[in-house]
Order: sequence, then C-alpha cells, then structure tokens
Amino acid sequence: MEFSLKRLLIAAALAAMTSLAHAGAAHVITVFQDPNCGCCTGWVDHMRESGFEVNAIKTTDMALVKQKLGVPVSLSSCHTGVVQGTGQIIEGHVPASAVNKLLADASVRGVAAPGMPLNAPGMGELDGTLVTVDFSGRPFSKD
Ligand SMILES: [Cu+2]
Repeated sequence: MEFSLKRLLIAAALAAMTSLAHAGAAHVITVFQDPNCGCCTGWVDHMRESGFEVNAIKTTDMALVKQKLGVPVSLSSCHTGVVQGTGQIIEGHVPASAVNKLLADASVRGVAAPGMPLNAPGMGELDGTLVTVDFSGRPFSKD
C-alpha cells in the first residue's frame, strides 16, 4: 500500500512537471533525491547559490525515477534533476556552469556526472578536470 502510494506520488510529480513545461518559468529544476542523501542537498545548495530555483522531492525510489526519466544506468549518480520547460535531465553532481551550457543547447537531452566524483559541487571543490558527459557518454563539459 505504502509502496504504491509512493509510486503514485512520483507519477504525480512527473505529470506536474510536464504540465508546467510551458509555464514560461526559466531555470527551474525539479530534483529527485533520497531523503538521507547529504551530498544531494549539497548540490541543491550549489544550484540555488548559482541562481537556479530548485524544487527538491525526497524519494527512496530513485531507481524508478531514473528508469522513468531515461537515465542510462551506466551514467547514474545519486540525485536526478529535470529542467522545467525543456525536460532536459541533469544526473548527479553536474556543475551549474555545465547546466547553463545544457540550457543553451536544446538538442542535448541530458547530461551526467557519473558516480560520486570528489571534485564536483556538493562533493568537494571543482578543479577544472571534472568531465560532464551527455547521455551517449560523450564529453560535454570540463569544469
Ligand atoms: Cu551525491
């Protein structure tokens, strides 16, 4: 019962994002994260400090979220973000600068900082060598 309710809530959240897609609010990101994920919250703080509006949704069913949003398993990280309006996906600790690059190119469906890199926002300090990849695994940004 509780399990299916959770699925329903996730489905409702995904539906809400789709219906808001044309609301015109730029640079709003919905982030799905496990309630116990500290580094996820660190990334949300980084994005807010960089000028993004972030709606954080806590869920323990991240595998389902990633599956529904089409995040490649091989590129997966902890949290998953969805850009309102474009539907582009941000997987993991992607720096705000790379997100801005993503927003500038609507042909890119999603980007990822796979795993839990220690030189990424929310994990540690950027050192100029963090590679963000697109969903084909090709390098997209280096920060
Ligand atoms: Cu993390």
